[in-house]
This record gives sequence, C-alpha cells and structure tokens, in this order.
Amino acid sequence: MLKFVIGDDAPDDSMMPGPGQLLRELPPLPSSWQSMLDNRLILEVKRGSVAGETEWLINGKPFDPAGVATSLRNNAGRTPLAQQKKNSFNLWEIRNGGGGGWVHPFHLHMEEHRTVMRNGRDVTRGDPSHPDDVSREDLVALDPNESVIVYRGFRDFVGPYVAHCHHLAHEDHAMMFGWEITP
Ligand SMILES: [Cu+2]
Repeated sequence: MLKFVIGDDAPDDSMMPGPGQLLRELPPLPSSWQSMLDNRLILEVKRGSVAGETEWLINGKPFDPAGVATSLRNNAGRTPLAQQKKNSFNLWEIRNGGGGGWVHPFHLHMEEHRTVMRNGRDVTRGDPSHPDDVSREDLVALDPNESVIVYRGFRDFVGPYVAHCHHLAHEDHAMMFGWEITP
C-alpha cells in the first residue's frame, strides 16, 4: 500500500497538446552521427553476485537514487556522467553484460530515440530481427550479450530522470540508473 499526501501547490510545467495536434517528428539524425561514437555514454547492465535475480548492477554499481550514473571508459578515454544539456544530442550505448540469459527491455525515460547500432552494425536502415527499431520508441530491446547504441536528444525539460528494465522483477531489484538533463 502506498499513501499519497498532497501538500502545498507546486509549479506545473506540464504541457497538454491541443486537440488534433499531431506528434512532432523525431529529431533528424545527422549524417555525421558516427563521429559521435568515440564520446558516447556506455552503460552496462549485469547481474550481481547476490543469489538468483536479486541484484542488478549498472557499470558494476547498484542503483543510487541520489545520483547519476557514470559511463564506462569510452573510446575518447573519458568516463562522462549520464548528464546532458537541454537541446543537446548524444549517442548512448546500452550493453547487456549478461547473467541468466535475459533479454532486457530497457526503458529510457523522457525522450524518443533512434536506434543506430546493434553489436557494432549500422542499423539505421533497419534490422530484420528488430523491425521495431525504425519506429518511434523510448525502449531499447536488448538481447542477451547485445550492445545497442541509440541517438538521444533532450528538447523539453530539465531535471533528474531514470532509465530501467521493464521486467518488473528486474526493475524492483534496482536494475535502474539515474541521469539528468541540465539547463
Ligand atoms: Cu531486465
């Protein structure tokens, strides 16, 4: 049971679309997107050492609700925070580090993305094994031991957000990381 207590008024930044308003287009993928690969964020989800399916780690660390995740070292030799400026775009790699042979439907909150690579293969023109990759999506279908790279941008809001596996048993065992959009 969860009890919600409504306190004082708070600012409401939500935006309702008008009647009949169509969804906006996805942000266009720049032709130079591969030049962003070296600086990408790398986030690996992997089963921890606690028995069964009770511990999931992101880049070797448990979920920290008070902070943002740190990328594994990328090809530029950097370990950036999962933190991006509003109106910026970047490549994020979500990697299935294994454990139990699981697929992980990994949901990145806030914005739609474009899937650009699977296991180092350019899939911007589609992948027969993942026809959903060319649709509007905010979820990475992560097969066992697979690496998926998505192109993400942040167009509307700032603040802290999460990304998490949509298997509820995984999500409830902290298969999740924090990230942030800054002004
Ligand atoms: Cu999962």
